[in-house]
Amino acid sequence: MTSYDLLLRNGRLLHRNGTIAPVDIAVQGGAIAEISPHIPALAQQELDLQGQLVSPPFVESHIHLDSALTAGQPRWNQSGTLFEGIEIWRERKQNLSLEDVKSRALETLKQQAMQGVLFVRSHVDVSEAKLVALQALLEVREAVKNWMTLQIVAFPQDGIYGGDKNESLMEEAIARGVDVIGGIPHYELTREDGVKSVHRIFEWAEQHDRLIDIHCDEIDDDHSRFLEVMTACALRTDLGSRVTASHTTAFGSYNNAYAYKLLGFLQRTQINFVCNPLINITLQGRTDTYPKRRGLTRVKELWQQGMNVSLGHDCILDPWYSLGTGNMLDVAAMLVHVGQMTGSAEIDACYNMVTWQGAKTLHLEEQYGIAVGKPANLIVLDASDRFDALRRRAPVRYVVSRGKVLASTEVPSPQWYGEQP
Ligand code: 17E
Ligand code: FE2
Repeated sequence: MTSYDLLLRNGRLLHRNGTIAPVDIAVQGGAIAEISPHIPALAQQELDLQGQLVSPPFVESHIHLDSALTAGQPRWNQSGTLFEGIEIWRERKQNLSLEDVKSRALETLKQQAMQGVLFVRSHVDVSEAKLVALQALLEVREAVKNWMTLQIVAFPQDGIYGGDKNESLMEEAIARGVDVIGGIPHYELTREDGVKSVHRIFEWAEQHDRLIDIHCDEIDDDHSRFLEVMTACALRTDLGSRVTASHTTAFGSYNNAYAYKLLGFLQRTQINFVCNPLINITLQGRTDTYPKRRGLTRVKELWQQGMNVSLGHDCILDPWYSLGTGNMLDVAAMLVHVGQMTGSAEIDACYNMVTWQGAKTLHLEEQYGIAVGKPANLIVLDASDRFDALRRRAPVRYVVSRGKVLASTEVPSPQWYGEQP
């Protein structure tokens, strides 16, 4: 009889369209060897999943690992704004060491993995003269590669043209092997510099064959219109699906006539959007009195138009957000509320934004998903379906990475001692 490395019995396999099928899954040599309702084989390790839900892993489309776990250092963000966060981080980043960044990033990645995240795109600030954070994250990417896929974005927090050396620091970061080129056009000193920065990023991406992920229009200013510049560059270069617009919160403040036109242009591209609902519901609207706006991009409309939207935590305990756990179901649940995505198909869509749609943003292509021949990366949720997983922030019972059980969590079992209701 065939003997496998690992056999998962009695799972219920979740498909992208929401259908669920009873399965056994066999793993051999780090890859999925067989999926069928019953596999009559032996294995070195067998797990009885007792009908729990088997899903592809969560994808964290947007986080800043270099600043994670620094909340309060050197001080708390009192105004709660993006801009005070940038000031605090500017102070903190003067005394980064390799060890400091690496230990915080590794701890964060471990927390994420234990909650079912096996693919992470992290921005790293490269507007710091010694590029300590960049070096640390490049080393971390290598150190975790047997259990976590980490993509690194060169992110010029202080603007590509905001300081004399910043442009050459970006070039140095590209030479050292970042996966993705970032930017922050709304924080460049002038609108012209912002436009120029977007063009520069597209040139670099073409020249060095990298993906693009730009912090774009992360402000409540309805005149912040760099998404249209990204759209034009995507149309003219044909890089569309390799491009991500992160945050785009100003899109939530544009007048409807302009937003309608822009949505039409966007549909001709295949740009990916990343929304960070936990962070932008707290950072945005800070200069409003009442009514106070929600600071999110138009997720529902983008999704309705068939654009690819995925989600990020953005921050875990840092100068911009003093909370956060790494749990992607928290992120999806916040979007359900703030984006008013409360219809049943909308709630299911929010689950897909932290799984399959994240994989699309990160260009994971063939390596993502549960099918014979693919790397055996999957999670087992104590949930009946997507809706149930999201509603209860279901615990991740098992995390399987590259064919090995990487982590497990006991499901809480509360006891009732009161009268029978
Ligand atoms: N930097 C930035 O420009 N925007 C953010 N949301 C964070 C850092 C977290
Ligand atoms: Fe960000």
